[in-house]
Amino acid sequence: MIGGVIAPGKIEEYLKEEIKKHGTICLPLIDSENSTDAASIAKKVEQMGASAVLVGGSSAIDQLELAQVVSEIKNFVKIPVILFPGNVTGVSPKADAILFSSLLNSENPYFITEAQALGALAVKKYQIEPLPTAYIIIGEGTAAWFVGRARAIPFHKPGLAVMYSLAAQYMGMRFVYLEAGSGAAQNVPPEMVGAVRKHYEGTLIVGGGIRSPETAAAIAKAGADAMVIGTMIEKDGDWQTKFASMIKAMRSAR
Ligand code: 1GP
Repeated sequence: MIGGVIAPGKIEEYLKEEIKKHGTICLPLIDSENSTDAASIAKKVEQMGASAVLVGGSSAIDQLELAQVVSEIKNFVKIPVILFPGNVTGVSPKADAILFSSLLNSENPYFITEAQALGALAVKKYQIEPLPTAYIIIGEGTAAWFVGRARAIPFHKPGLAVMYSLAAQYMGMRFVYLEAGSGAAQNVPPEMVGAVRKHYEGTLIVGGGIRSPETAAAIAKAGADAMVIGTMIEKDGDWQTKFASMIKAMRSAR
């Protein structure tokens, strides 16, 4: 604590440095329940330039499996492992940090403050760095939207995303995550990212349905600091060439 203000921790400082260095960084998401070989995927994305690995998902409930996946990844990679919890079950020891998120546009207070209260002491006990994050769901029909009981912001209403993001900033949240949902048919539109960027001064994360280098470039150009790529790297087959071009595209866009 510095003069009553909670200072960013070392993972947050590291992410800021990465953003300074690369413009837009990639945070691949490994779903602890869907990935057959999490550690080797983590190693591959690290080699290709990912700045950190997110582990979690909106419907992940198996805590033993999550703990095992986190520790396997930790043994394999040097980049930080950041938890991306969908519930209190997403808090796990051995991770470096956690997107300590409030689902701001949920209709259920459980996802705005209650799960956070239930999980906070575990975060402290495990000494995981909390990254204060406003999680904002855009568009309907995904697991995150359904499980989180989100009153989703329509894709064509960037002004609503701006309102929530600015409110997040005024509430002291240093990260905003605009989420279209895993496997979303439509990604967060670059126009919405650009509108939020004009007002929100913290770290802007965008994810959900990003599957091509062109989309990654457009979202980066619009002002995203970080991009989450999940579904693409869970699939078997040759995702690596495409993933490498996505990182290249996001880095050269800004
Ligand atoms: C989901 O934003 C992430 O929470 C990643 O989405 O799986 O569609 O890449 P995808």
